[in-house]
Amino acid sequence: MSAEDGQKLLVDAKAGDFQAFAKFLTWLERAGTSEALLEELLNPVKPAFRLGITGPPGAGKSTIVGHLIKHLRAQNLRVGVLAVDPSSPFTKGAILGDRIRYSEHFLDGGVFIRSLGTRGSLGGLSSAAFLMARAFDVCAFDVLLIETVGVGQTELDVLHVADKVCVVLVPESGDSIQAMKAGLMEIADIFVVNKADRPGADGLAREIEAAVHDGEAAKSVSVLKTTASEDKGLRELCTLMLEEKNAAGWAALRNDPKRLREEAKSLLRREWELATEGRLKQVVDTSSFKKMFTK
Ligand SMILES: Nc1nc2c(ncn2[C@@H]2O[C@H](COP(=O)(O)OP(=O)(O)O)[C@@H](O)[C@H]2O)c(=O)[nH]1
Ligand SMILES: [Mg+2]
Repeated sequence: MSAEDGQKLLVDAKAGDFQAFAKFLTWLERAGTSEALLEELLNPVKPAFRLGITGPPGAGKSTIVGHLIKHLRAQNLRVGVLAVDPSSPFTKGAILGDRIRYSEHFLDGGVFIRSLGTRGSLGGLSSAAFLMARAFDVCAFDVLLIETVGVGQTELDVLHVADKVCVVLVPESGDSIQAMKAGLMEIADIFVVNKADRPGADGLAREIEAAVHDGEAAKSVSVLKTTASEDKGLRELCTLMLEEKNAAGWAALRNDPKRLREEAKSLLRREWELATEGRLKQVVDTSSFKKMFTK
């Protein structure tokens, strides 16, 4: 598909055609962009507010996203979701689970959900993630929820794509907030202690609050308890998120040099990946290369 075809898809997507939007995202993911398209993607008139939702597997992120969609739709906001699928085969079941849980929203014209591959087995956002997120900016979405798996030292990429980050933790994970403090404090704007129906939630929330107080972070961090499976606390989370959305400043922070550098890096990596992909196929096909593996 050519850049002109991509441009045509975007025109239809902007007119509200979700099928064209889905194809456009696939095109962004698999093919290239053009200078003109980049120019358009990089200069949205009214960008969608991006909330990154991250945390360990099983913490309840998808359940939270499902309810957030509902609360946002109740306010007539157009919602996009980018769910990052780790490439590990062990998580395929969980991905299917996510699809089912999200699925009640599939027929709603105000919600668009898309899974996204990761960069590799270590996780981390694929190089197309920034571009795909930007596609939501120019297609009249109000909010983009970005679900990514894993809190750890390697999985902090979401910080650079999202405008605000919500970190979901659960009492039983046994993760000491202390151990993860440095990375978490840096990325979290909102801490959600989910599974508040289980023992230990109050303690964990207190521990986080203490850590937030101790931190030298200039930003304010909220701590919220939720029971996502019963839709408890999620209206509050939604309200908190909309307060962040309505506050000034986040759109300008997209031009923060650190974020722009990450985005530029991602674009360059993508160009490199696309350019080397064809070459790689040739190399792998050579008989000497095959011999190395069949010895
Ligand atoms: N007890 C309890 N279970 C929950 C809660 N929220 C989610 N779950 C369950 O935890 C499991 C994992 O949830 P999921 O949303 O897929 O987590 P994710 O991997 O972080 O996206 C599912 O079986 C949910 O039903 C909660 O607040 N309390
Ligand atoms: Mg999930």
